[in-house]
Order: sequence, then C-alpha cells, then structure tokens
Amino acid sequence: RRAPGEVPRPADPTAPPPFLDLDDLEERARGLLDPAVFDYYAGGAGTETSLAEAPVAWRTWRLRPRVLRGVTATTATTLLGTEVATPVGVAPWAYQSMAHPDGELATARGAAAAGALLCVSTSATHTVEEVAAATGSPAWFQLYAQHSPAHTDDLARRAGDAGYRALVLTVDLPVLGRRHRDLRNDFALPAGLRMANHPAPDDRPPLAANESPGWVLADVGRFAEVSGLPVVVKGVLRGDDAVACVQAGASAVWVSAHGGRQVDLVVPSAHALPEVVDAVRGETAPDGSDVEVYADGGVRTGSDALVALALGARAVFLGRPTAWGLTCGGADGVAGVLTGLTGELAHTMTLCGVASPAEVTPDLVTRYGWTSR
Ligand code: FMN
Repeated sequence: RRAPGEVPRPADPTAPPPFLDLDDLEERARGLLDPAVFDYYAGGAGTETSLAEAPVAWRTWRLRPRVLRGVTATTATTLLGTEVATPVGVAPWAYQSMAHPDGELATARGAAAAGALLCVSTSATHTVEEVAAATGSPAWFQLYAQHSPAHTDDLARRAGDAGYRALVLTVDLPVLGRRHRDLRNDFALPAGLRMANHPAPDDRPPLAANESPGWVLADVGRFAEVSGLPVVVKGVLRGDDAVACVQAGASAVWVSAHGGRQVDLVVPSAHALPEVVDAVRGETAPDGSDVEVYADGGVRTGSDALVALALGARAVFLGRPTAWGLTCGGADGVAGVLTGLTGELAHTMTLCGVASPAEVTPDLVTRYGWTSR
C-alpha cells in the first residue's frame, strides 16, 4: 500500500497519477520541511482568504461532457510556438534549494521528463545559465525588478543569451504582500543558500528586494527589446490591463493572483480568466499571432485544469504542487506531479469526449455555484 503522498518513480505518462490527490503530497512535504520553510511555501497574504478561495473558484464551474465521440485524449500543444507534451507547466517559485539540495536543477530535470514547460524564478538558488543547462525542456525566465535597473536589464539579457524562449514579467509585486506566517516566523533565506543570480552582497537580500513600484506599461516593450525575447506579463487580473499590456508589446498574458501571496481578497484567477480572454480576443501579438492567455492559482486536479482550458487558458501552471513534488522526490517528484496532473487532465478530457486541447471550447463549461460573472 502506498503511503499518503508517496511519489513512485519513474514518471510514466501512461501511468495513473502517482498520488491520490495533491493534498496527500502536501501533507507529506509538511512532514519533511522545516516549519518556517513550509509556511513560506504554503502561506498567503493577510487572512489567506484568497489563498483558500483559489482552488474553490475553479470548482464554481461545471463541465458539460460530450458523448459518443469515440476519442481518447492527447495533451500535446504549443506555447508561443514551442511544442510541449502537456498544457500543464511549472510556475516560477523562489528558493527551491530549501526543498531539495538540487533545487531548480532538479525541477528543470523533472519538467523535462514530463515534457512540460518550465518557468524559472529570478529568485532562484541556481543561476539563469545553470538551470538552462540542466533542462532539456523549453524554459521561460521570470523577471523581477532589482534595486539596480542595470542589473535587471542584465538579467533580461542573460535570459535571452542562455536560450530561454520567453521573458515572464511579474507585475503584481510593486510591493511585497503582507504574509503573516513569514512575519511571525521572521522568515529569511536559510544560511548557506543564496540568490544565485545576484552578486554579493545582494545575493541574500530581504524578501522585499524584488519590489517594482516604478514599473510602467512602457517597460513591457523595453524588456522585449533588451532580452530579444517575447514578453509574457504575469499577474494580470483585468481585461483592460490585459489589452494595455498587449498594446505595449506583450505576446501573452498570464492570469495570476500570485498564489494568494500579494493582495488578499483579490479576484480569483478562475473568475478573472474569462474577462481577460474576452478582452484580448482580436488583439494580436507582436509577431502577428493570436495572444495566448495562461492561468495559475489553485489548480490541483485534472478537472480544474480542464475548466481553465475551457475558459480560454492555453496552459495552466502549478506553483506549490511542484514544491511538494520537489520536496518529496526531487526531479522524479516534480515529474510525478506534472505527469500525474497531465494524466488526470487527459482522463477527464476523454470522459468529456475531447480529443485534444484544440477541441476544448467554452461550451465545455457552465457557471454553477455561489457567484455570478
Ligand atoms: N511568482 C513569480 O513570478 N516569481 C517568484 O519568484 C515566485 N515565487 C513564489 C514562491 C512561492 C513559495 C510560491 C508558492 C509562489 C511564488 N510565485 C512566484 C507565484 C507562482 O508563480 C504562482 O503564481 C502561484 O504559486 C500559483 O499558485 P499555486 O501555488 O496555487 O499553484
């Protein structure tokens, strides 16, 4: 019998999910991590209302299965023109070596094993170049503002040089959210770890070091120029902002509430996504293609992911679940989470008579539950 949260290896895309559900895996990770590190990964801002609501909000939608379609689903798709085996990717998250000694390198290997897109955080404990070398998977680099604008530009340039396929500009951190667990724990990067992308002494800064109060719309096009990469704007929750970002030069928009870590009582991604998708329909990316929209926040099951795709997301990204996978099983654990959720998505798609992500259309969902659009 499998222990709760146990991640068997190796990752096999045709195998059933390696965990019964991600809550099991979280409980197992909680038992392995230092309590302050667990709190840093698991926690949210303020009352943590938005943290709790994120998964629930996907579940205010209901699927409308199609029958007698004779299909078995596949999940392969493209993201900004790059082929991936699954529309389930790894969201950028900080300080991964607190979860596993190989940190971002293990996550990169896990994403590659699952054929999933990897997004690497500025606040990584391995360098832009080290992570690029560790993964065989397409990767995007997530950019936060640094105190020195020259250093921020240098990071954007390094991402382009290292072969990342896009620059993800996280715009929902003009100031750091008030995360009560971290304040209570006086959380800091544990001794021996450093933010590898920053020269000393900036490699062990306070958490607030990534704040970008001065960023404006014009920075979108500027960072595209500096990096030579398509820019994805992450942290958009309004249709008007999404359109403004695209008109400022973004290729894609990532609907995210930062995992409930920034604004408490923020609108959940599941609620904001249809508005953003509607707003950018008819807009074009700088290369003339349609604007892609992604979503994250509380995606924990194949049904959650399918709802997000039906609401117009081209991909969903997992934050904390990949932290629990990394904690419990290193690269295999990350691959297990990604292939597990992809397997659940494929299973649900088959149950709903949908052969591929291209066949997932808005008629597949209907509103249900406690809130109106
Ligand atoms: N988002 C960023 O853009 N950059 C980061 O460095 C970053 N660090 C994070 C660290 C942790 C521990 C967590 C949980 C999230 C972080 N995020 C960061 C937000 C994630 O990219 C993502 O939006 C969020 O985790 C998705 O929600 P989920 O954890 O419910 O899947």
